Amino acid sequence: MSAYMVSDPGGYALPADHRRALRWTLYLGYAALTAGIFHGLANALSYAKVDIIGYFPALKTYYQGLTAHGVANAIIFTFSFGNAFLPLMTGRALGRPLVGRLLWATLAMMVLGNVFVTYAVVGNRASVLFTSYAPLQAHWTYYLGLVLVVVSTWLALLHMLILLRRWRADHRGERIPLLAFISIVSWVMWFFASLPIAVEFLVFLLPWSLGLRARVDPLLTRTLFWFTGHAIVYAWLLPAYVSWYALIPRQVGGKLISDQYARMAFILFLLLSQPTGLHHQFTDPGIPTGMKAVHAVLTFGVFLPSLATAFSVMAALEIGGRSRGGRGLLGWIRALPWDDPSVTAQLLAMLTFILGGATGLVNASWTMNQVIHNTTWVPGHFHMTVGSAVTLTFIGVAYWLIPYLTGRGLWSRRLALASSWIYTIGLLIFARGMISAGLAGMPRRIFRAHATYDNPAWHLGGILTGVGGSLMFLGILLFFVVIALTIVAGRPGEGPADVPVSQTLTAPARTGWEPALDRIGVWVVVLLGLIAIAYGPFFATYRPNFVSPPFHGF
Ligand code: HAS
Ligand code: CU
Repeated sequence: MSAYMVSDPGGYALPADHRRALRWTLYLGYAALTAGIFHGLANALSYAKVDIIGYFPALKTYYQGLTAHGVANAIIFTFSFGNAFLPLMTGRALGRPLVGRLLWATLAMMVLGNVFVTYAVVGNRASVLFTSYAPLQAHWTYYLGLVLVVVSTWLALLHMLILLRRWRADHRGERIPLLAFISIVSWVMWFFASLPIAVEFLVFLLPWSLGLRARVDPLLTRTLFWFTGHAIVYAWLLPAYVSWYALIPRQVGGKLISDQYARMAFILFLLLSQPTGLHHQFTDPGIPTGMKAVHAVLTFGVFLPSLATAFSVMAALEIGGRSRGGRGLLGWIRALPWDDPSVTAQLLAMLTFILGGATGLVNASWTMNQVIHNTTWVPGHFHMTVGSAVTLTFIGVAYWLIPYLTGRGLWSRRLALASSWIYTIGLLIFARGMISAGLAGMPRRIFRAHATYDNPAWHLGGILTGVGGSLMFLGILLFFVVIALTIVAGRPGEGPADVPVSQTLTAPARTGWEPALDRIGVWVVVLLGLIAIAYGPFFATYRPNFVSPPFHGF
């Protein structure tokens, strides 16, 4: 079987200063993950009618806690990881030294953003939930802080583009190594996706929170939010896919079946992540039905690159399992290295994501969306996507990346394995609870422990949510213990020497149509065309009604 190295620049030296910057960017993310799960626990238990919120010293309301949970776990954790992981993967794949100043600038921008956001949320000045819906108004520091977090992602992209330009200067006519290509495309997608929310915050919400604007238009700001807000979920997912496509095959002893197929999946994400945002607004009045239908169809389109990923990753795993002696139709699954915590966390991420994807298709189906919208079904769905595919993958990557960056061996493989299993079992129980109670109409975003209304049909689902959420909490706490002890007490000199970069079965073609896949600029033009079709009519015809004064949820 011929094999082609996705990238092998022949050893990759990472200076101590760069390691430090990358480490702290990641620590910020993993600290946000751990901080955020405390209110996750309170929220899950509230669905089981157990109120522990009184035990949280700084917490004044349920919505303050829910905002903290969403912002810390879905935004700070995910973007910190991407900001460290993607530039490192790009540098490694291109065999180029990273730019120390940009690493530190990215981190500084994240830290600054965090200081503002933490000030706003911990001080109960921003109980607007992670969707930042107007007319709920936050303190200006909340919007400014999130803008700075977004700017940090732009810096990380700039970093990768500089590395690419330098590499291209002495590799004229060569194909971009796959690992670099998919890392860069991930953040190019996010760059364009982040522009509408930048407009929403800088033009509307920030001036409004500073008193420079009296009123806002809730529908306009919601639409700008979801213009970014659907694509943001792929900004969380794609770094995980980078690991599944380009690292996991190597970690299980397999190979990626097709280079061009992987590139096509990422290009489809670049093109289709954005023109689909209205599937979060099927029930919003004031948006033409025809536009919603266009977005519904395109949402089925953006489902495809994930299906393609399932096929591709499964094939790579099968090659790995068979090369490790697995036989028969399914015997290769058992032969996978389940004793490797990094692999196991990511295999569990993939398995739960099958359910996350299936529930996404229900959400996207307009008529079914009427049944589940604003019920606990939706958090059931997104904990099986961002809460599993993404979180467990970033956990699995930590199990080799933190040892790689610190040079210290993983503190306890057994505890690391236990963490992922406990988390996954908890997640499945939790999601079963949320999904079933959601089908019976249990609303999301309610403090059920104190709600004055109830329905016996929510009883079992509520209890399962509380039990599963508690196990998830325990799983992440164990992860935190493993990583913290790896950093301070892992055996020096036992970290891996290199990033586990995979091979593909065939080399990328140098002639024919395939090299056109690497022309990211051309794909961006196609993206802008699709956006014009999907959002043009709305923004061209919508007349804003600046009617709403601020409301404060605190
Ligand atoms: Fe979603 C709502 C539709 C994916 C996150 N979604 C949300 C919200 C969040 C979220 C946070 O159409 C709530 C936002 C809010 O607060 O209101 N979603 C979809 C669709 C997909 C999808 C069609 N969502 C995601 C991902 C997320 C995420 C990914 C985070 C990372 N979602 C919706 C819709 C709504 C929504 C509506 C609005 C609902 C409403 O009414 O409010 C698709 O992209 C999913 C595609 C996934 C697949 C699965 C592929 C499986 C793979 C694993 C393979 C397994 C292997 C295992 C290889 C097709 C790749 C082998 C292992 C062995 C051991 C053998
Ligand atoms: Cu969406």
